[in-house]
Amino acid sequence: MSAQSPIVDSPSVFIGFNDLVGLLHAIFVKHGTSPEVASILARNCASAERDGAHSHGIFRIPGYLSTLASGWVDGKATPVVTDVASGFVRVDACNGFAQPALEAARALLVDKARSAGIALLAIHNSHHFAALWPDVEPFAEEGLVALSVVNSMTCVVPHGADRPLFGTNPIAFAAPRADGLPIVFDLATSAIAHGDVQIAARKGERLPPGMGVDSLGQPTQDPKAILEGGALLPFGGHKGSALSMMVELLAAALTGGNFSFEFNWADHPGARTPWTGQLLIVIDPSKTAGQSFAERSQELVRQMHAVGLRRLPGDRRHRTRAKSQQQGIELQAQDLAQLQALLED
Ligand code: NDP
Ligand code: PYC
Repeated sequence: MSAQSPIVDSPSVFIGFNDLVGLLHAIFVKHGTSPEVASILARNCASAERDGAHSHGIFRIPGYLSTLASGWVDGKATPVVTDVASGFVRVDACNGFAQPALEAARALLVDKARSAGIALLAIHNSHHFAALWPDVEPFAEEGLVALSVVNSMTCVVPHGADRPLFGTNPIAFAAPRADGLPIVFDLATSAIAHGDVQIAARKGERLPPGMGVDSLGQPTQDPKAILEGGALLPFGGHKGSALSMMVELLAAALTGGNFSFEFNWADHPGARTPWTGQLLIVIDPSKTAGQSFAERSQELVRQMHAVGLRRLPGDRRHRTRAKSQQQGIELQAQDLAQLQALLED
């Protein structure tokens, strides 16, 4: 399975969530992670595929494996958690993946959020190659509000500049609501995620206008021109650019991680995972005065529906999840065969 190979149509096959997790777990272990890290990454990646978050589902496996093979990331790292202050937890991911670092600090973070009302988790020396919503949604499922930011690799031109500096720097937010799944959004601060540009290039599709520039800084709708020496633009001009700058500050400067422009993977051919940092803020809304937060957020949803809103952020993903739970996760037969081949010697 290669990240560069063109996407060809092949028949659909359906696989259960646990079967996909099991397959991905075996692949990660075979390619150099510990079983503990494999469990976390396999669940994360299978969840993305299940929810139709294709830019961060099984499409990412070749990138994970080439990175592990390059020696750029430590797939067996054991994160080191430090209890810094009443509302502050720090984790050194020890050049491992960010998700095991979050898992290692999770219980302490939740304890602090519940006692102080708010707590912050600063992860550094970490690699995040996934969608960000899986990091926040579980907090909302247990009644907490969570916000996370992570920076990535230089490929976005700040608004008004002429060369790339920022990463694609997503922001994810999750909040509980009384009568439904949590309210969740997760968005790159670039006009399009780098993963979606790669997918468009593999499919031979053009992008909408305003997503990126070519190697000469000229606007282009050709994903290959963006990937081969070009760059992305922030979403919403100066506004997305300011948010991207904020992500660099919170995810890198505040955590002790690298800015998106500070690491150099040139000596690790095949490395794809950004070596940066991640910040999470978790709030316990039970401290809210008056009506419960979940009832207030439900009221907001009711009012949004009343003015004609049919789709909330997260709705598409949750609908796809429900469909996957009913019929199995839909994969292309060719993609499943390529995953299975990764287990062969
Ligand atoms: P999208 O633009 O597809 O979606 C962004 C958010 O908007 C989602 O919550 C989505 O909900 C919602 N949304 C989309 N369309 C609508 C609509 N018409 N009405 C209401 N809500 C809508 O995501 P991005 O391309 O910006 O990001 C894709 C993924 O890439 C994210 O998961 C992000 O975390 C990941 N990423 C990871 C990076 C990393 O360094 N690890 C870097 C950059 C991106 P829904 O999910 O239901 O469609
Ligand atoms: O899709 O922009 C992206 C991305 C960067 C790192 C992981 N995903």
